[in-house]
Amino acid sequence: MRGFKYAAGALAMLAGLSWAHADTLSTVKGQGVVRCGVTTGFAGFSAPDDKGVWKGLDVDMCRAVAAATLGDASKIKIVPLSAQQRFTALQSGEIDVLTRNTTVTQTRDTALGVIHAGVNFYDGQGFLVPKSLGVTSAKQINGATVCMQTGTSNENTMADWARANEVKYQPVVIEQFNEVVNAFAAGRCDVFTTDASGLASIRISKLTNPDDYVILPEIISKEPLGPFVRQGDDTWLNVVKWSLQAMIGAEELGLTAANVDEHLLSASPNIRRMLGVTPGTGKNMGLDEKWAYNIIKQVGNYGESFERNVGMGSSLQIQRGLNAQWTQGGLMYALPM
Ligand SMILES: N[C@@H](CCC(=O)N[C@@H](CS)C(=O)NCC(=O)O)C(=O)O
Repeated sequence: MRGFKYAAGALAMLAGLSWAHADTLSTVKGQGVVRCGVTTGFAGFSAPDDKGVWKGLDVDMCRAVAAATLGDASKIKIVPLSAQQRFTALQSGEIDVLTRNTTVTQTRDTALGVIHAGVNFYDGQGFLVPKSLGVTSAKQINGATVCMQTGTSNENTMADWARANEVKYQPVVIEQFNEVVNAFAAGRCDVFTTDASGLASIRISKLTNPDDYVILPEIISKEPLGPFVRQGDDTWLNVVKWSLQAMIGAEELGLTAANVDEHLLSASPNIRRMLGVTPGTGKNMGLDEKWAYNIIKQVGNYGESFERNVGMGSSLQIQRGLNAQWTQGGLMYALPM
């Protein structure tokens, strides 16, 4: 399965597909919209609200890129993708950026013709079980059937962990997200394994009685999730990378959607550079000098996006944890601008 996926990626590159879009920034400016690959609907990260408007931490990443490149965070085209479809969509040029809870791995960054542009959520793989199963630790799931989605890093991580811990399990691997969730809800598997954020989202937004389910304490891997672009397009890589850095840096500097206008008068050299009052950062990337200002004004800083989409202000209620600023014991450390 793994070999097939990578062979398919190599084939797409051989066909010249990944080189056909070497200047994505010009493409985006020409089409007037940023096309973002997201999930098919995974609350907190990328899912339509009751009015059909796509919301989430990953949608905000997409909106930030649109604000930076086009001056308008609403100029996005959402392309829902299963885990299996996502890299082909990026390689072939169907999307401009993949903003879809995708784990950064060495293989993905090298062999697939794609490359990550940062980390917007530090996660780890975990387990969701019905309370009726009566287990309190992952070590007790010996003999269980385990649901997971095709084309995710979760398949291999599960296999590695089970081997190392001498746990036997029966995998139930399904491509479509809704189908795998339905299989779990219907009891066709005992355990659901994916990123812990995914489990929190499934529990709250997909299961009829969330209180009947529990996330086990073990986190069995590192899942640094972030946006990806095609290899060989450094200008665009920089745009996406620094759009994320601007959100993280804005939080560090205390800039919010509500107060950013006041800060245009700031004497701080860092703030003046970030907001384009001192010109340079925009020109360096082929963008308007207000690129970061537009992100902060229209999307907000990283902490604002985190809180409203997945944090304590959301139904998911995920703690900042590793995603706190480095000054607060987390890993969010904005690169100097
Ligand atoms: N981070 C892992 C897993 C990401 C993933 O695709 N998770 C599933 C299960 S929560 C998902 O988001 N599915 C949503 C969909 O296919 O629409 C990876 O990059 O492989």
